[in-house]
Amino acid sequence: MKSAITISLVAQAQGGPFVFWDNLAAGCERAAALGFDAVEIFAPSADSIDRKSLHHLLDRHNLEVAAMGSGAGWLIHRWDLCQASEEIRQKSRKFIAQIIDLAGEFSSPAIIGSMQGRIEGGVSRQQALEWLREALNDLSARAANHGQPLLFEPLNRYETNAFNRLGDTAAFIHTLDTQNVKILADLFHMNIEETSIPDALRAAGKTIGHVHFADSNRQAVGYGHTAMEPVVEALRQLAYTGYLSAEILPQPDSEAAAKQTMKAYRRFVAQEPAN
Ligand code: LER
Ligand code: MN
Repeated sequence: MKSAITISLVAQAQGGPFVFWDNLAAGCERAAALGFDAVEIFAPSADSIDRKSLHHLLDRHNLEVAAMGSGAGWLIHRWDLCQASEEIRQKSRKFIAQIIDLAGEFSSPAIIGSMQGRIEGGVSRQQALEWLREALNDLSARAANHGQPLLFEPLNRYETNAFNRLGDTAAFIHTLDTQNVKILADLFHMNIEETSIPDALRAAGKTIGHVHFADSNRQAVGYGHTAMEPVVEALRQLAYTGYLSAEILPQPDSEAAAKQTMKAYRRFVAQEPAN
């Protein structure tokens, strides 16, 4: 398992669960200095990223990109894949497609979390899932062209009524025409929605493609009350080799949250003595 830390470049995400903010160069510098393998980037749009300078930063700091989020489509524009308006669903698909291409250029997957939307406004669940199915079939083929999976993330009930639990998500993605959609297991959402985080991970098995590494209160692991040892043990049993990416609140501040995450990663995963 590899370590990653989040960098948000989205002004509208203020107060959200991202460790470093507004400055890719400074975020990459701190991530590398603290020993992270990778950064996960939350950008306002694909074309907001200066690709050449990001390649340069990653090379200089020997970092990978763990994943790129697409949630700014929702946060900034209020677009998502389940809206009644065909025009907005198409805009959502285009926005995500561009993030997939950007992520692909950095050998990383894109994430669909908030862009799954909410089933509302008189749209039936069956209809919404049909739209979601079409979009995921199409977008995951695009990700496959980059040799990447597409990550789909169940969210807690206060953020979506589409997919809240790993089991329902796994059942849904098995109905797709593709095996290239993988689940993003966010331990914060799972703490709210699952009966047992380790059991849910074990049941989802090989469909897990990425993990958001957060404690019960969405702070750095160790600052809440999730029993992390059995969670990491479940991932080990699945032979999970992907990222544990800290999508957490920058509390008490970014530096302390990042340091605590690395301490927890070393304790639970790398099993090095904490210092
Ligand atoms: C996105 O990864 C996520 O977990 C949502 O809660 C939006 O922040
Ligand atoms: Mn998440």
